[in-house]
This record gives sequence, C-alpha cells and structure tokens, in this order.
Amino acid sequence: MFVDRVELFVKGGDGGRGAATFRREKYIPLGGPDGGDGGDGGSVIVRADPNADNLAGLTMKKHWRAKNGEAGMGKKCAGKNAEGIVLLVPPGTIVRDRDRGNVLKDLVAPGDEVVVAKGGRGGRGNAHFKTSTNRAPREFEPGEDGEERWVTLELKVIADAGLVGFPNAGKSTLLSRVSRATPEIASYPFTTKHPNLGIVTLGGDAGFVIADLPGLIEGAAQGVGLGHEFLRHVERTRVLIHLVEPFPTDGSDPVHNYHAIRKELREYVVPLDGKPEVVCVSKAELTGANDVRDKLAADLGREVLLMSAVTGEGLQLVIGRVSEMIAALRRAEAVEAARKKPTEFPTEAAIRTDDFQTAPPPEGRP
Ligand SMILES: Nc1nc2c(ncn2[C@@H]2O[C@H](COP(=O)(O)OP(=O)(O)OP(=O)(O)O)[C@@H](O)[C@H]2O)c(=O)[nH]1
Ligand SMILES: [Mg+2]
Repeated sequence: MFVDRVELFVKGGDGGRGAATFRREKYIPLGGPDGGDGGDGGSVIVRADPNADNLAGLTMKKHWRAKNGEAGMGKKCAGKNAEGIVLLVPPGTIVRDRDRGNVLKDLVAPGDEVVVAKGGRGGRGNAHFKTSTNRAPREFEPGEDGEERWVTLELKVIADAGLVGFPNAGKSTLLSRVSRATPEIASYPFTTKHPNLGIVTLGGDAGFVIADLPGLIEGAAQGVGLGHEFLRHVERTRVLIHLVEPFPTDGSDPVHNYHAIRKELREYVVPLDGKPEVVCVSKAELTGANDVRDKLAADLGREVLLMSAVTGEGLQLVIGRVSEMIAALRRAEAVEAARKKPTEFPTEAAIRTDDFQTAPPPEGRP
C-alpha cells in the first residue's frame, strides 16, 4: 500500500508535578522543604528516514501521545523525564499544522526532524520556594501541559528527474531499464498508481534519482482522473523526461498528445512547465517511430530523442542529456547557495533524542 497523506493527533506528555515534602529525620525535628522537581513530559517528533518510502506505517494509529514526566519526590529527588516518540517518514514529507494550515517543516534530507508536540516542563518542588520569611513553604508547581495538535503529513517525492507522459508510453519500462527499481509494467493504461523511485548510477558519484509517475491525461490539472495527485509529485523534480508514445492505442496524434500534457503541466496550481525538459519518443524499434520523432521535432523546433526501452537503443543518449541538465542545475544551485550564505540558528537544543522510543518504519516496501 502506498500512502502519501496522513492526518495525526499528537500530544506531548505533561510535566510531572513538583513535590511538597519536608525533611523528616531523627533528631532533626524541623527539617526544611525537600520536595523534588517533576520530570519533563516526552515530545513527539517527526523525522525523515531514508528507509521509509511512504506513509503507510502511520495509517494504523491516528493518536500519538508521549508519556508524562514523573512527579517529584521527597529528599529532593526529581521525577524522571519521559521518553519521547519519534515517527519516521520518508524524506520529502511536509509537516503542517492541520488547523492553521502553516508548514511546520519540510523534511527534505534524511535526518531532518521537527518537534510537533513538545512535552510539558516538570513543575518545581517546594524546595525552590524557601525564603527567609517562609522557611516551610507548601507551594509546588504542577507540571506544564504537553502541547497537542492535529498535524497533516504530505509526501511529495523529491527526485532529480520525473517521467511524465500519457499512460502506457513506457515510463515504468524505462525506469526498470536504467535503475534497479521494479515497477509494475503492463500493456494497459494507468498501471502505475503512485510514484516509483529509482537511482541511476553513472561513473563516479554522478548518479541521480528518477521518479516514474502515473500517466497524465487531459484535464489532469482540473482534477480529472487522479490528476492532482499525480501532478503533485511532479512539483519537486528538477528535470522532466517527457516520454511520447508513438502509436497510441486510441489512434490519437502523438504531437497533439505532447501538447496536451504540456497544457496540464502549465495549468497546474504551481505551473510546472518551466522545468527543463528532455523530450523523447518511446518504442523506437517499432516501424514508423522515427517518423513520429521527426514530426514532433519539426513541430517543436527543438531536439526530440528516440529511444527503445526494449532494445536499449537511444537509452544512453537520454540518460546523458538528463544527467547534463541535472549537473548544470546542481552547479547553479551551488553558486546560489554560496551567494546566500546561510544563517545558522541553533536547532531544538533542549530536546534530548538519545532515549526516544521509535515508531515502526512504514511497511509495504515494493
Ligand atoms: N515495443 C515496445 N514496447 C514497449 C517499450 N517500452 C514499453 N513498452 C510496452 O508498453 C506497455 C506500457 O509500458 P509501461 O512501462 O507500463 O508504460 P507506462 O508509461 O508506465 O504506463 P502507465 O503506468 O499506465 O502510465 C507495456 O506493454 C510495455 O511492455 C518499448 O521500448 N518498445
Ligand atoms: Mg507505469
């Protein structure tokens, strides 16, 4: 099961209450206040983990409550801080406050995390309230309440290149040829229902991540079919590989189909047609595919590649073009990043992550 959106209730544990006790010892009849502090409640944290590939692991349980801190005790003994909860999600998950709608954090890189519900601080015991005029205070603080809220987690895959095109164009077949991914492939449209990621390894460290996306159809930008769901995943790809089926089974014109997809990309909530694009006609070994390529190239006035995922013809060139574009974009991004010089802020310094209990990773790897 592939799940890319979940809604969860999260609550940090309450802080433990401080104690109001007095020292009681033989021969010390009037011992002073010795109430210890309460422990802090546990926090709920969402963390990006490279081993999680979708949000399916978070569908079984909607409410996540971290434990409360222990109450303080006599003899100035502090209550224990409670363990937190860490929810593991795939990189590319956007965490939002459901009711306010604001983004709490976009968990882009593995290890990125956000505290979604902070545990309450433990209350102080009466040992803190002793003054020169009140040597036997009975005051203590209750622990603070833990934060609580509803959050939505939404996964938008992050890939260097995204495969777009009509259903049945051969997108999944291409992915399976250039990476170790094993997407479902079939001779009918809409075989792919969710994005599949694959890693293309080239010499050295020049690899990139490619996403096979569900086929697009006319009207997708307005929500026809599962349009919005599909286009959402195109949002965070850097480069598009637009695969054009040379012989659509419905007899439609490949050139028209190319423009139809471009229109959907353009009309999506965030226009997606500005991304660099490699245009490629698929199924090259079929007679006449070459003519379709020439016709499309003439219509667009730009390079159109021709490739067969079955024979492997033209595959190298497609991968080469895509990787050149990605390399150029990465260089430009590096220059931009150096120019901006990031300002460093301390991260959630007070959060101890060493003794957190960990939620099970999402199930259902393909
Ligand atoms: N002859 C030929 N057939 C191909 C080639 N690539 C893919 N096919 C066939 O085209 C059909 C569709 O392939 P898929 O890879 O499932 O197409 P898709 O674009 O992922 O389709 P959706 O997931 O439905 O959008 C399958 O029957 C493939 O075997 C090719 O290079 N040559
Ligand atoms: Mg497919």
